[in-house]
Amino acid sequence: MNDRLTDESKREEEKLSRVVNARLKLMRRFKEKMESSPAQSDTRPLGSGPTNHHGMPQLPIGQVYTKKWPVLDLGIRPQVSTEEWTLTIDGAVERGVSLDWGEIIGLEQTEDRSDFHCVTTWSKVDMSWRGVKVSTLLALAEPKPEATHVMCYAHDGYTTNVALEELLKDDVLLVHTYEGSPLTAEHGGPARVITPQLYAWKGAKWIKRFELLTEDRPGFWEQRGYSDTAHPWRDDRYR
Ligand SMILES: Nc1nc2c(c(=O)[nH]1)N[C@H]1C(S)=C(S)[C@@H](COP(=O)(O)O)O[C@H]1N2
Ligand SMILES: [Mo]
Repeated sequence: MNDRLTDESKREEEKLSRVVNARLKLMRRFKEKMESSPAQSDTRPLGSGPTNHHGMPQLPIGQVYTKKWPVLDLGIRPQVSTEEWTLTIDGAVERGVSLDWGEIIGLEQTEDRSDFHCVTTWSKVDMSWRGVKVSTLLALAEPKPEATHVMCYAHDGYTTNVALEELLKDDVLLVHTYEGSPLTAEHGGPARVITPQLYAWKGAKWIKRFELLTEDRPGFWEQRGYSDTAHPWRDDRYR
């Protein structure tokens, strides 16, 4: 291996550990705050503001609005073209499938507006999406009756685990279009998952594979203390 490559991968590793350390620090701070002010650890949403299109108060506890759309990931941004793009669905399914870009675009397309809640406390609301329901994709592979969870794999090495019933919700989409334009690479283009009813880390950018599981298994952040279930309206951030 030449020196340049070694240096590069060392730099990538350092960048990754900076990202991970910063987020673990935030988790510790959150836990300390919860312990020192028990009222805030009430699991019900506190108070009620104006309602959004889900009929819910505008923002979950601990979240603040952002107008801009921040980019949050591990710092590794793979460039995936639509020509080389494929999505594999395997594991506890009746038949494993692999779909290319043309096949995805050929499926029924859905438009939706939904909110985006990052565990680092920013929320962006009323985002407009176009894509394919993840339930449509999973149905093609026919999940076995014993399948309970899904591990999502992305091109940057990221993984995240989601309960099957959460992925089957109507607003969980594989999106390729945001506000009428192709989803940019920094936000996970050509296609990513969105999970509007869960914290946004459950939506894998640069998705490449769904593996159906018969028991829950932690993904990248979940192995580091993040919640398996991740419900923003229950302040369900960390384990
Ligand atoms: N592949 C991949 N997907 C990912 C992440 C990542 O690091 N890699 N980060 C997650 C987190 S923590 C958030 S908040 C959202 C951020 O999406 P955005 O960068 O488009 O705002 O992507 C999620 N999906
Ligand atoms: Mo996040």
